[in-house]
Amino acid sequence: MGIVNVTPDSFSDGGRYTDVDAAVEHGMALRRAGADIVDIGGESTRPGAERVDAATETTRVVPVITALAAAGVPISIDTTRATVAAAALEAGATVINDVSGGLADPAMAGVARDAGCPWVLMHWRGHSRDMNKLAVYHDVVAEVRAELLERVDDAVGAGVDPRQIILDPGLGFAKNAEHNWQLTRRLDVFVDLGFPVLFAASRKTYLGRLLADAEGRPRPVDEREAATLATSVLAVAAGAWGVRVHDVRSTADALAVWRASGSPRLKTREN
Ligand code: PMM
Repeated sequence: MGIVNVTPDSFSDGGRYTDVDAAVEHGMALRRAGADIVDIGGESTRPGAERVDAATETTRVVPVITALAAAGVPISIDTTRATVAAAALEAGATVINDVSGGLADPAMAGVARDAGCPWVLMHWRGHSRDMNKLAVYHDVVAEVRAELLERVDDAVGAGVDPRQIILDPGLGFAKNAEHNWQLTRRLDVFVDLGFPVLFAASRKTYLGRLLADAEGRPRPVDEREAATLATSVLAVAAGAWGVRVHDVRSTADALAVWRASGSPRLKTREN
């Protein structure tokens, strides 16, 4: 899954693709580079981000989706709002990527049910402005698993077919670096739930911190690609269905090497 953020303020590509033509060209380039799906978002979810209104979000994404869908590019809509998801599906998107797992907007389940499309339920505890305060866990793997299963129950209770559901542990969303590493280490717990799992570590802050220089300055966002590739290979080897990344070409190359090597799926269980 390749990322196009049509936003002025996303942490990695914010401001680069606010112009429709630039966003469409970037989506086309990601598809040529091997993306199976291009994920279009019109609202930044970086920690601390302020919200935009639904009309602004819709206006940002719909023209980009219309053009890419007309060119045959499979599109997911990265939104927590039912109205934006519905407009995006109408414009040609075929997957809903909801970082709130249906929690932010109770109407989302109905949109997903009626469309019958894949719906990514990501683990989430609150909007970006407040989410760092919510990064408190006794056992992050068990709690994220349990909270994701509640999201699944709500979705199925609203009439969504379980076969529509994709799960995502939500790295960086109400999680600190150690939480992200624990979730990475135990991705098998999520794979074992039997739903496709999406893993989205691309260029995130915890990778920047891991690669900090001698003065403790985090590695800049656009110099985290090799670390991102390592996370993608680990995730796919652990059974992930997909990885959501900014640089599709390098990810496709790394996964081609993994496949050609015939490496078995990793067992990430500790025992
Ligand atoms: N992260 C971001 C945005 N959308 N969607 C899913 N399913 N999982 C994620 O972890 C996720 C997401 C924030 O990162 P970005 O600014 O690179 O889009």
